[in-house]
Amino acid sequence: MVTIKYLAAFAALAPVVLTHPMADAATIVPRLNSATIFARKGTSGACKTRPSPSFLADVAAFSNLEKTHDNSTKFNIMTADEVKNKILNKGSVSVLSTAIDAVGNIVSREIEERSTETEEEEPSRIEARASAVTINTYFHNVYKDATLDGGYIPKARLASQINVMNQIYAKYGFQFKLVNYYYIKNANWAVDENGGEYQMKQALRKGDYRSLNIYFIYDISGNLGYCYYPQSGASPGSEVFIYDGCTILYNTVPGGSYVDYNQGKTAVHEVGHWFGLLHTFEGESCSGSGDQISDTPQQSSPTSGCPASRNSCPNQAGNDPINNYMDYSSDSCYTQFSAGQNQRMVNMYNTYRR
Ligand SMILES: [Ca+2]
Ligand SMILES: [Zn+2]
Repeated sequence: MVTIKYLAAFAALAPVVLTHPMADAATIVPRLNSATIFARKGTSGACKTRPSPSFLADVAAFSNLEKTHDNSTKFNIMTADEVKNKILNKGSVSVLSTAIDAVGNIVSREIEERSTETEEEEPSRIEARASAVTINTYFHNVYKDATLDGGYIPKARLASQINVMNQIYAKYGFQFKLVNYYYIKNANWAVDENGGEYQMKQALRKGDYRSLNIYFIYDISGNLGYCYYPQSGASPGSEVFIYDGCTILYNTVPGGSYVDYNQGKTAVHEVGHWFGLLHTFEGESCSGSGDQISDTPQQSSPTSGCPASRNSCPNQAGNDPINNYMDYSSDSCYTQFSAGQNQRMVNMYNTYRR
């Protein structure tokens, strides 16, 4: 029954994939295409950005598999190869139905395998799989002038930033190795709205698609940051590959001057996007699929600041996940990813970036 829903949802979205296999790359070309940019605002401004239809189709595939398996927050146990196979097989309708059949079989088989396990074993199994993941990371500080007010970040603060990322992501199975960091004085690139993003990244991007590049710059038109979701077609030198990475406001690093947003958690939020996570208020509605994570409550608008509690969808279960890194709360409010988000990060990383 759920499989039928999955099939219908996927069939409706399939033409995007079928008619233009490189749709993701095409939609990325105008850098300001809102379909591929994600912003976390420091104020209560509405999110002006949305994921591309093709990325949502990918997310839907992950999401429906989880819900096919179980409506609770239990982990869906798929191997990376199974997930990858599912994604690669979506190219045509005939193959698609085969893939869905295969997915159904996979889920059934996994349920049988899991029937001998205790529930307590599942999280550790996920963590064990993810714990080996160390992500080569490159920091680029692009500043206007070498002062604290000109976008320059002292070395000690860059070190604090990578430490915050590692402390927070450790329990979700990811670590970041700061391979190198670079200081670039460029007043043009330091201001995002000047439009130099692609040129900057062509010049600066390091590593492969598994590597994380973070550009700490002077100004992002009032936003704290943005990042790119993982996707296929990211061959080295391609536009998808060049654009990949996170751009973050320089004074959000630990010790920075941005009050309420200077514990380095903007980077944690943006890297969540890099792993494939949507905002918890995605869709900004009390109905619909939201962030397509089953254990984050439905949320119709972003949180601002750090309220004691908030409930934007009173008729849906649960209060807003104000402590979730993928909301818009202030840094002190951020304390967690959900188990479902953790699963999604692992699955998407294994599918696109492994
Ligand atoms: Ca949710
Ligand atoms: Zn965001």
